[in-house]
Amino acid sequence: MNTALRLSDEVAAAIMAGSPVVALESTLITHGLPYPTNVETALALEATIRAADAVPATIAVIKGRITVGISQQEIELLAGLGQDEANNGVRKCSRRDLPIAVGLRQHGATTVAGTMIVAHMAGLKVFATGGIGGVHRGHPHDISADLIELGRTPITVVCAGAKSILDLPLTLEVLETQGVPVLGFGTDTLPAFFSRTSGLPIDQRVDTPEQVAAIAHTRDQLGLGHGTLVTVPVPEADALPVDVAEAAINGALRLAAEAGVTGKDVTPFVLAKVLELTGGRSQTANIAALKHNAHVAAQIARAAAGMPAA
Ligand code: PSU
Ligand code: MN
Repeated sequence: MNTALRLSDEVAAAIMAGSPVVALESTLITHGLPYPTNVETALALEATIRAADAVPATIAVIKGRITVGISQQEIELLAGLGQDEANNGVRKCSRRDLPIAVGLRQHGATTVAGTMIVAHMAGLKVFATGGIGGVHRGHPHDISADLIELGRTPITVVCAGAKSILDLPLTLEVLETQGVPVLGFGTDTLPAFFSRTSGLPIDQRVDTPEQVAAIAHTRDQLGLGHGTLVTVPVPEADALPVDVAEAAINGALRLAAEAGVTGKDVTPFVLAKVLELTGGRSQTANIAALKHNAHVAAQIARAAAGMPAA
């Protein structure tokens, strides 16, 4: 057992009882949304999962302790610290960052990849997020570690697709190579985060949480070891018009190129610029997608635990 792993009492009790638990990431808190919207959103996601009769488990590294089910105080702590790693900020933790944050007793916010790893260590199965990382537009070798993690860790990740700051066709190619089934929850095409469709095909449409649970259960019975991606379109009322989203994304990508941003800083930089360039409109879509995904993930966790929808 991983001695660095700390579970909240609530999460530990739920795991022992076989109750539905939904993992949540923390990079969206520290690097995805501005303060104080980040704190409000993190707490709203937990409330959404509780309202669907499941237990939320927000995952982060607190002073080197990998924690499954951080407290409200810990959410506020991370949200207030900022991203400047050189000045006590929070480290964005993908797979390669986890041993650094833990070994050096740092605070860390887990990405989709980092959260999948920890959720799997804790025995969790379902994880809700907003958008996953992917292949960056114009940089086909900048492939998010999220895609590779989906190929090697058996967690069901519920998302709104990927933002079209990414190259979506190449992102699908990498997922195919990694052996990751891409399911469309109530849709025949890949959602593009701000908008309900990218027009690209998915591997299978599903319409119920039980179908997702059956596919994930079979994956585990066969010992295939890969993750499952469930893509859910953003609620219609909060979707961003495609032209508004595309204009902001193109502007943000140009600014990133001009500023010479590289590596793990690219995604947070581009997300912040998209927010600015849409005058905050992207945030409404972002939060609506996050809450809806949390609700869907709770239903999937209930189905996986053999319980009816709440
Ligand atoms: N996409 C979003 N919002 C986010 C992220 C991605 O729309 O907050 C975060 C997630 O934590 C994701 C990470 O795992 O960015 C991907 O970073 P990178 O592209 O550096 O792998
Ligand atoms: Mn990258």
